[in-house]
Amino acid sequence: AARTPLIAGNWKMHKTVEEAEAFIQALLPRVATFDSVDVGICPPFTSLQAMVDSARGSIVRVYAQNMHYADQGAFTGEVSAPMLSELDVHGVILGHSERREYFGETDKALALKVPKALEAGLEPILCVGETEEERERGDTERKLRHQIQEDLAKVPEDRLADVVIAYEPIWAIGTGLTATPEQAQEACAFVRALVGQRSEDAAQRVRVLYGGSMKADNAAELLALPDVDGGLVGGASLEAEPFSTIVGAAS
Ligand code: G2H
Repeated sequence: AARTPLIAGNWKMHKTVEEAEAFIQALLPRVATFDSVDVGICPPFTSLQAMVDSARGSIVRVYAQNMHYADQGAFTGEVSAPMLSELDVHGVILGHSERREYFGETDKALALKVPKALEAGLEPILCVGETEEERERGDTERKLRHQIQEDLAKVPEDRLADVVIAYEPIWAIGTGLTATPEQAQEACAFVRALVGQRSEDAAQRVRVLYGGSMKADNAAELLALPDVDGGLVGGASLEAEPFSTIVGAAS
Protein backbone atom coordinates (compact mmCIF):
# COMPACT_ATOMS: atom_id res chain seq x y z
CA ALA A 1 0.00 0.00 0.00
CA ALA A 2 1.04 3.61 -0.42
CA ARG A 3 0.73 4.27 3.30
CA THR A 4 4.01 5.34 4.88
CA PRO A 5 4.45 3.55 8.20
CA LEU A 6 4.72 5.63 11.38
CA ILE A 7 6.58 4.53 14.48
CA ALA A 8 5.79 6.89 17.34
CA GLY A 9 7.36 6.67 20.78
CA ASN A 10 4.96 7.64 23.55
CA TRP A 11 7.19 8.56 26.47
CA LYS A 12 4.24 9.16 28.81
CA MET A 13 5.49 10.95 31.97
CA HIS A 14 9.15 10.16 31.46
CA LYS A 15 12.31 12.21 30.84
CA THR A 16 13.54 15.61 31.93
CA VAL A 17 14.77 17.96 29.20
CA GLU A 18 18.31 16.78 29.89
CA GLU A 19 17.29 13.14 29.49
CA ALA A 20 15.28 13.94 26.35
CA GLU A 21 18.33 15.64 24.80
CA ALA A 22 20.51 12.62 25.54
CA PHE A 23 17.89 10.38 23.91
CA ILE A 24 17.58 12.40 20.70
CA GLN A 25 21.35 12.68 20.30
CA ALA A 26 21.55 8.88 20.54
CA LEU A 27 18.56 8.32 18.23
CA LEU A 28 19.38 10.65 15.33
CA PRO A 29 22.44 8.80 14.00
CA ARG A 30 20.62 5.47 14.37
CA VAL A 31 17.68 6.53 12.19
CA ALA A 32 19.57 8.77 9.76
CA THR A 33 19.74 6.15 7.01
CA PHE A 34 16.12 5.00 7.23
CA ASP A 35 13.63 6.18 4.67
CA SER A 36 10.05 5.26 3.80
CA VAL A 37 9.18 5.43 7.49
CA ASP A 38 7.96 8.32 9.63
CA VAL A 39 9.40 8.52 13.13
CA GLY A 40 7.67 10.31 15.97
CA ILE A 41 8.54 11.01 19.57
CA CYS A 42 5.92 12.16 22.05
CA PRO A 43 7.64 13.81 25.02
CA PRO A 44 6.00 15.58 27.96
CA PHE A 45 5.10 19.24 27.31
CA THR A 46 8.25 20.46 29.04
CA SER A 47 10.55 18.87 26.45
CA LEU A 48 8.57 19.73 23.30
CA GLN A 49 10.51 22.85 22.37
CA ALA A 50 13.90 21.24 22.94
CA MET A 51 12.93 18.16 20.90
CA VAL A 52 11.55 20.24 18.02
CA ASP A 53 14.83 22.18 17.91
CA SER A 54 17.02 19.08 18.13
CA ALA A 55 15.02 17.06 15.59
CA ARG A 56 14.83 19.82 12.97
CA GLY A 57 16.10 18.61 9.60
CA SER A 58 15.85 14.93 10.60
CA ILE A 59 13.11 12.37 9.95
CA VAL A 60 12.00 12.62 13.59
CA ARG A 61 8.77 14.49 14.23
CA VAL A 62 7.55 15.66 17.60
CA TYR A 63 4.07 15.03 19.00
CA ALA A 64 2.43 16.18 22.23
CA GLN A 65 0.50 13.69 24.37
CA ASN A 66 -2.67 15.72 24.95
CA MET A 67 -4.30 19.11 24.32
CA HIS A 68 -7.49 21.00 25.16
CA TYR A 69 -10.19 21.61 22.53
CA ALA A 70 -10.48 25.34 23.22
CA ASP A 71 -7.97 27.79 21.76
CA GLN A 72 -7.65 29.57 25.10
CA GLY A 73 -9.64 30.12 28.26
CA ALA A 74 -9.97 29.44 31.97
CA PHE A 75 -8.70 25.83 31.88
CA THR A 76 -5.96 25.68 34.47
CA GLY A 77 -3.22 23.21 33.62
CA GLU A 78 -4.25 22.72 29.99
CA VAL A 79 -2.49 23.47 26.68
CA SER A 80 -4.23 24.37 23.40
CA ALA A 81 -3.72 23.34 19.76
CA PRO A 82 -2.46 26.81 18.66
CA MET A 83 0.08 26.72 21.50
CA LEU A 84 1.42 23.42 20.16
CA SER A 85 1.52 24.51 16.53
CA GLU A 86 3.36 27.67 17.54
CA LEU A 87 6.21 25.41 18.72
CA ASP A 88 6.24 23.59 15.34
CA VAL A 89 5.00 20.44 17.02
CA HIS A 90 3.89 18.01 14.29
CA GLY A 91 0.96 16.34 16.01
CA VAL A 92 -0.67 15.18 19.21
CA ILE A 93 -1.80 11.93 20.80
CA LEU A 94 -5.49 12.14 21.70
CA GLY A 95 -7.59 9.79 23.79
CA HIS A 96 -4.85 7.55 25.12
CA SER A 97 -6.46 4.99 27.42
CA GLU A 98 -4.48 6.37 30.37
CA ARG A 99 -6.07 9.78 29.79
CA ARG A 100 -9.49 8.22 29.43
CA GLU A 101 -9.05 6.13 32.59
CA TYR A 102 -7.14 8.45 34.95
CA PHE A 103 -8.13 11.92 33.72
CA GLY A 104 -11.74 11.43 32.71
CA GLU A 105 -11.17 12.06 29.01
CA THR A 106 -14.51 11.46 27.28
CA ASP A 107 -15.57 10.68 23.72
CA LYS A 108 -17.49 13.97 23.85
CA ALA A 109 -14.27 15.91 24.52
CA LEU A 110 -12.42 13.90 21.88
CA ALA A 111 -15.06 14.73 19.29
CA LEU A 112 -13.98 18.36 19.79
CA LYS A 113 -10.26 17.74 20.14
CA VAL A 114 -9.67 15.74 16.94
CA PRO A 115 -11.05 18.37 14.50
CA LYS A 116 -9.42 21.15 16.53
CA ALA A 117 -6.02 19.50 16.13
CA LEU A 118 -6.53 19.20 12.37
CA GLU A 119 -7.61 22.84 12.09
CA ALA A 120 -4.44 23.88 13.88
CA GLY A 121 -2.31 21.88 11.42
CA LEU A 122 -1.53 19.10 13.90
CA GLU A 123 -1.65 15.39 13.04
CA PRO A 124 -3.82 13.67 15.65
CA ILE A 125 -2.99 10.15 16.79
CA LEU A 126 -6.35 9.00 18.13
CA CYS A 127 -6.13 6.00 20.46
CA VAL A 128 -8.91 3.44 20.71
CA GLY A 129 -9.12 -0.02 22.25
CA GLU A 130 -11.00 -2.45 24.43
CA THR A 131 -10.46 -3.61 27.99
CA GLU A 132 -9.79 -7.25 28.81
CA GLU A 133 -13.33 -7.58 30.15
CA GLU A 134 -14.81 -6.14 26.94
CA ARG A 135 -12.77 -8.56 24.83
CA GLU A 136 -13.81 -11.52 26.96
CA ARG A 137 -17.49 -10.76 26.67
CA GLY A 138 -17.20 -10.27 22.89
CA ASP A 139 -17.60 -6.50 22.91
CA THR A 140 -14.36 -5.54 21.14
CA GLU A 141 -16.02 -4.45 17.90
CA ARG A 142 -18.83 -2.67 19.70
CA LYS A 143 -16.28 -0.65 21.72
CA LEU A 144 -14.17 0.23 18.67
CA ARG A 145 -17.25 1.22 16.66
CA HIS A 146 -18.46 3.45 19.48
CA GLN A 147 -15.10 5.20 19.92
CA ILE A 148 -14.44 5.70 16.21
CA GLN A 149 -17.94 6.95 15.47
CA GLU A 150 -18.01 9.36 18.43
CA ASP A 151 -14.44 10.64 18.32
CA LEU A 152 -14.38 11.26 14.55
CA ALA A 153 -17.98 12.48 14.25
CA LYS A 154 -17.01 16.12 13.63
CA VAL A 155 -14.07 15.41 11.33
CA PRO A 156 -15.04 16.30 7.75
CA GLU A 157 -14.83 13.46 5.26
CA ASP A 158 -11.98 15.05 3.33
CA ARG A 159 -9.84 15.22 6.51
CA LEU A 160 -10.47 11.69 7.82
CA ALA A 161 -7.34 10.28 6.22
CA ASP A 162 -5.25 12.91 8.04
CA VAL A 163 -6.05 11.30 11.38
CA VAL A 164 -3.77 8.49 12.56
CA ILE A 165 -5.66 5.88 14.55
CA ALA A 166 -3.82 3.76 17.11
CA TYR A 167 -5.49 0.53 18.11
CA GLU A 168 -4.30 -0.21 21.64
CA PRO A 169 -5.94 -3.11 23.44
CA ILE A 170 -5.93 -1.91 27.04
CA TRP A 171 -5.01 -5.35 28.35
CA ALA A 172 -1.76 -5.16 26.35
CA ILE A 173 -0.63 -1.73 27.55
CA GLY A 174 2.49 -1.80 29.68
CA THR A 175 1.65 -5.36 30.71
CA GLY A 176 4.16 -7.19 28.54
CA LEU A 177 1.17 -8.95 26.97
CA THR A 178 1.04 -8.26 23.24
CA ALA A 179 -1.92 -8.93 21.00
CA THR A 180 -1.34 -11.88 18.70
CA PRO A 181 -0.79 -10.97 15.05
CA GLU A 182 -4.27 -12.36 14.33
CA GLN A 183 -5.87 -10.17 16.99
CA ALA A 184 -3.96 -7.07 15.88
CA GLN A 185 -4.75 -7.59 12.20
CA GLU A 186 -8.43 -8.28 12.87
CA ALA A 187 -8.89 -5.17 15.03
CA CYS A 188 -6.89 -2.84 12.76
CA ALA A 189 -8.80 -4.07 9.70
CA PHE A 190 -12.03 -3.47 11.58
CA VAL A 191 -10.94 0.08 12.45
CA ARG A 192 -10.15 0.70 8.78
CA ALA A 193 -13.55 -0.70 7.76
CA LEU A 194 -15.23 1.70 10.22
CA VAL A 195 -13.49 4.62 8.52
CA GLY A 196 -14.66 3.10 5.23
CA GLN A 197 -18.26 3.53 6.32
CA ARG A 198 -17.63 7.29 6.05
CA SER A 199 -15.26 7.27 3.06
CA GLU A 200 -13.73 4.36 1.17
CA ASP A 201 -10.96 6.63 -0.08
CA ALA A 202 -10.09 7.68 3.48
CA ALA A 203 -10.08 4.04 4.58
CA GLN A 204 -7.42 3.23 2.01
CA ARG A 205 -5.27 6.18 3.05
CA VAL A 206 -5.73 6.35 6.84
CA ARG A 207 -2.85 5.01 8.93
CA VAL A 208 -3.80 2.51 11.60
CA LEU A 209 -1.14 1.78 14.20
CA TYR A 210 -0.89 -1.03 16.72
CA GLY A 211 0.05 -0.16 20.31
CA GLY A 212 0.51 -2.26 23.41
CA SER A 213 3.84 -3.77 24.45
CA MET A 214 5.37 -3.49 20.99
CA LYS A 215 9.04 -4.44 21.36
CA ALA A 216 12.10 -5.17 19.24
CA ASP A 217 11.30 -8.87 19.15
CA ASN A 218 7.63 -8.66 18.12
CA ALA A 219 7.64 -5.48 15.99
CA ALA A 220 8.56 -7.03 12.62
CA GLU A 221 5.74 -9.56 12.81
CA LEU A 222 3.14 -6.93 13.77
CA LEU A 223 4.37 -4.36 11.24
CA ALA A 224 4.14 -6.90 8.41
CA LEU A 225 0.37 -7.23 8.89
CA PRO A 226 -1.60 -5.78 5.96
CA ASP A 227 -3.70 -3.38 8.05
CA VAL A 228 -1.02 -2.35 10.56
CA ASP A 229 0.68 0.84 9.33
CA GLY A 230 3.02 1.34 12.25
CA GLY A 231 3.21 1.34 16.00
CA LEU A 232 2.65 3.46 19.06
CA VAL A 233 5.43 2.32 21.34
CA GLY A 234 5.56 3.07 25.06
CA GLY A 235 8.12 1.29 27.24
CA ALA A 236 10.33 0.29 24.31
CA SER A 237 10.59 3.92 23.13
CA LEU A 238 12.43 5.20 26.19
CA GLU A 239 15.89 4.24 24.94
CA ALA A 240 17.30 4.87 21.45
CA GLU A 241 17.94 1.14 21.35
CA PRO A 242 15.46 -0.79 21.08
CA PHE A 243 13.40 2.10 19.64
CA SER A 244 15.59 2.44 16.53
CA THR A 245 15.37 -1.33 15.94
CA ILE A 246 11.58 -1.02 15.87
CA VAL A 247 11.86 1.88 13.43
CA GLY A 248 14.14 -0.28 11.29
CA ALA A 249 11.56 -3.07 11.28
CA ALA A 250 9.08 -0.63 9.67
CA SER A 251 11.41 0.85 7.06
C1 G2H B 1 0.48 1.68 24.97
C2 G2H B 1 1.90 1.81 24.59
C3 G2H B 1 2.19 3.18 24.01
P1 G2H B 1 3.48 0.19 25.94
O1 G2H B 1 0.13 2.66 25.93
O2 G2H B 1 1.11 4.07 23.92
O3 G2H B 1 2.70 1.61 25.73
O4 G2H B 1 4.23 -0.05 24.67
O5 G2H B 1 4.40 0.43 27.11
O6 G2H B 1 2.45 -0.85 26.20
